[in-house]
Amino acid sequence: MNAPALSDLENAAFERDGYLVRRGLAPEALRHQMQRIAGEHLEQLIAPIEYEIDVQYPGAPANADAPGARTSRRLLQAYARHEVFRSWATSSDIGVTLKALFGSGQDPMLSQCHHNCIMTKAPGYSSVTLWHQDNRYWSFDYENLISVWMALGTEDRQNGCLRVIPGSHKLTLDSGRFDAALFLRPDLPENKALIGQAEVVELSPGDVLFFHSRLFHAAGRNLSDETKLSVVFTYHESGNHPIHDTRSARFPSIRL
Ligand SMILES: O=C(O)CCC(=O)C(=O)O
Repeated sequence: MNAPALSDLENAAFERDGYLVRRGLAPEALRHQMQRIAGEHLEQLIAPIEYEIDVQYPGAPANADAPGARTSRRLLQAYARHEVFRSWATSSDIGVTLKALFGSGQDPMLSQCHHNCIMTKAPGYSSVTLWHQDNRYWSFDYENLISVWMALGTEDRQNGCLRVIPGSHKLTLDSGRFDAALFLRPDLPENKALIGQAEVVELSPGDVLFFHSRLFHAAGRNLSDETKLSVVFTYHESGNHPIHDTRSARFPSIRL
């Protein structure tokens, strides 16, 4: 794997917007392998899995007896699932890109506690993800992590691709702007104005979205007739430690 180095322009765009798409970064052969393994694990419902009923987002099945209750939302622990995911997560292309984006010279570390999954968005029973920052439940010395979202297939409006608010990683909002689960309250005029600035992030297979852990993002339901699969890992710098005894410190991080 040998992607071109990140340009100054790309680096500046990430700093300004809080996200950056590197088109076609995932090698085709590796992507196909990941697609095949993810498909098998999904077919056989290999644990650990987070189901749509676990997230309880709008549109999710209400309880274990409701239609669609066994719909997977995330195949968890992707790093431990298969060598193909480890190989992608620790590839030099990701390492070099992250080092440039973090910009401190420290080694990037893969957190096994957050994301570390294959997002599975199924037609029929998928739910809506409201506007949030990933940092809301993460505990590190600094709110400065980067997630790497790789599209195994096409991601577009119809199958519930991500939407982001450019520059929102720099905002600090009052607590009253959020609901109890720390989603932006969609009823507030000031939140409506912010959400009005959103951009849709459409991805082709193999495209990779890098986004800051403070960036506000959301996603819709999958209205297509195929399951959408995305491989997602999160990284912190070696000098940014998870806080002891929190969810962020359950498993050791992997140094790139
Ligand atoms: O695909 C989605 O529904 C978005 C998931 C998401 O934003 C997250 O897990 O933080």
